[in-house]
Amino acid sequence: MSHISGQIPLNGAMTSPQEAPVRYDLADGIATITLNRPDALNALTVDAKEALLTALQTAAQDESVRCVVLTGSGRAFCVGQDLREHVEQLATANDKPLTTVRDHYNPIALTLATMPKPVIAAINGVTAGAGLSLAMLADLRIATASAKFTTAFAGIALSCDTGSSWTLQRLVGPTKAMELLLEPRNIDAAEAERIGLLTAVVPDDDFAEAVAKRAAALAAGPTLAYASIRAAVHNSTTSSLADSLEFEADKMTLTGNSSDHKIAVDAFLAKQKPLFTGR
Ligand code: T3D
Repeated sequence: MSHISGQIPLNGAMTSPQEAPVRYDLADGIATITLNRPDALNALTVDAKEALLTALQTAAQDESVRCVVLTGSGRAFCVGQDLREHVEQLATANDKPLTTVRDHYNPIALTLATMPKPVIAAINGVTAGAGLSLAMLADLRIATASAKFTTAFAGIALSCDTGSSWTLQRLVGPTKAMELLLEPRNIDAAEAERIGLLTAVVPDDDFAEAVAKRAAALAAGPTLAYASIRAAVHNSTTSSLADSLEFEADKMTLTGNSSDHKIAVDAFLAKQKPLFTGR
């Protein structure tokens, strides 16, 4: 069993894993990325966003990582932009106060959505603004029963970012998406599951075990097939049927030639459980 635990090095700064704004733990093919500013409900500062992007890029590029879990420490998953830092930056900004969207949120969103392995958002608590956007870019969203959710953006007179205009309407439909963006309110986990925002809601006491079980199953699965499914589903959201069929055919050729496909069909015929390699 391999296990690496710590923070992603950030500008050479020496911080202990406990103090780092983002923690990175790797064990048994699962990279767990933990937003780690619990006293600030894991609100995102520039340091936190830079560390998150580095962590996501590390997980994306490491072939030994076969599942990524994004979660938060303390009582929050993530409440989006740190508004204390934001106010300071507004006070000193020139005519372009929100450059962090292009500089940080956009690359974070693209890395999260396109990495060639499955991503679980383990939503341990309150989730708002760009925090909700991050969760919506994951493939599975597993939440504690006590979690609550708000888009938040319009509440502070902002538009919406980190892909939420793209993801939210695909998850809950355009009518509900417009309601939740124009009229932000706290919704509980039961409602979030009912409208299609969540994959599963788990009693708080069972949450860690439920996430671990699901992550372990994905990490032991056919990673190349998962990556291809991710890419195909995303591709089809903006493609014609004809283009989607072509894209699917390419991915079927790729996965049809993979080691895991041969392992799976051989195991099926031998009535055995396949042991996937991820390739
Ligand atoms: O350039 C750019 O920055 C653009 C990027 C924008 C991306 C975004 O994410 S915009 C959206 C930012 N997020 C919000 O607007 C959410 C604001 N927070 C809330 O609405 C509520 O706090 C929650 C619904 C998330 C949680 O409510 P509750 O009742 O559980 O907690 P609370 O009492 O409101 O908050 C607890 C503390 O956390 C409190 O501080 P205090 O009084 O104990 O010192 C509160 O100020 C602080 N807090 C909550 N959210 C943020 C925050 N501090 C900084 N930034 C926050 N986002």
